[in-house]
Amino acid sequence: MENRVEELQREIDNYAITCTDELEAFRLRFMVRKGSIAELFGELKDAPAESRPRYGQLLNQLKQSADRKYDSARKQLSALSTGEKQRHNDLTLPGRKLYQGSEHPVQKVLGDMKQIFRAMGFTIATGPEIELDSYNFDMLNFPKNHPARDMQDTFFITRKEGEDALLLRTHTSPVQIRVMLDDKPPIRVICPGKVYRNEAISARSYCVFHQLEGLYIDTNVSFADLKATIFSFAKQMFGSSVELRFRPSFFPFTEPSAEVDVTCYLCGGSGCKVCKQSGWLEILGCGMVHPNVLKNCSIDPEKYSGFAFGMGVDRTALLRYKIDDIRLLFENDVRMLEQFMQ
Ligand code: 2NL
Repeated sequence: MENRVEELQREIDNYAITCTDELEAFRLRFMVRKGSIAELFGELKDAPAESRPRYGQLLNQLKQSADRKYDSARKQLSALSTGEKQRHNDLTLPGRKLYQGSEHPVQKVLGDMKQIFRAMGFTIATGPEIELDSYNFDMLNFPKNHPARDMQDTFFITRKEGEDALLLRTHTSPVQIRVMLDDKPPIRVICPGKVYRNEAISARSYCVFHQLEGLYIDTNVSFADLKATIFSFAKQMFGSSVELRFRPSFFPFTEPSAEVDVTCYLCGGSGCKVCKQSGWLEILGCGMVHPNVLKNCSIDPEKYSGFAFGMGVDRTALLRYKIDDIRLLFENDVRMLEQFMQ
């Protein structure tokens, strides 16, 4: 009897209870009416009368030690959030799905644009979205009374008489101003980023959108360099079969200035709803950097010349992915964004 009690005691002490299944197995082994301890209690009546009290005491101690072990293990298991614990042990449960994000359509288009210019030797510069009035307008040769400076077109943050106002940049050109102030020519940068305009919101225009501008300054830079750069970019971006046309235009910061169209890459130039039957899509504005802009940045216009260009990114994303409302790009609705997984 004593040996079997000792044996059971050892078994109880060494019994590992690490989950609810093991806890239940312990209970069935030691604590139920047909368990090992109850079995020994049943044998008490056959023991010699003088040993019975001692055996009874030993068996009671054994039973108490099993009860204590059971209670403490049960408490521990329920304290360790039982759900978690079971999940670790039930290998048949389905795994937890990891949410996989996707690249925003605007960032996909911007990524392609950046890659094309990177391969041509342009580096990428970024700058603040809250800008000085002087960097956003004055340095770029905007006259004091230019309509773009109006409250109706620009989001001003602070505007006090006699002070340089703070505003939300209306184009990424101030980043290029910062580059010209900081670096000496040769300069070859692109500046991608968000810009802000105080406009009526509609399916076609929104108060925030994305722009990519480029700037190239060196000795002997000509309009031919500008054309070659834009040609190469457009054919890589929109397809090698597109044709280009340069139309004369005007910007305060370039002279001469041009707007560039490509043959509609949706209909091939034959005319469709998107190109309004014209066969052409406008892709960017460009020109030779105005000598006043170079002077404002302490670059000698007698020694250096350069070209610059600027293009909208969102419209290309809308065309490429056949999205019919620009606002969808800014709502962050996952049902829309999930469609751009790959
Ligand atoms: C457009 C036209 C353009 C530029 C941006 C630029 C910047 C500096 C100096 C001169 Cl610092 N020019 N940028 C030049 C021509 C056109 O953007 O239609 N953008 C959407």
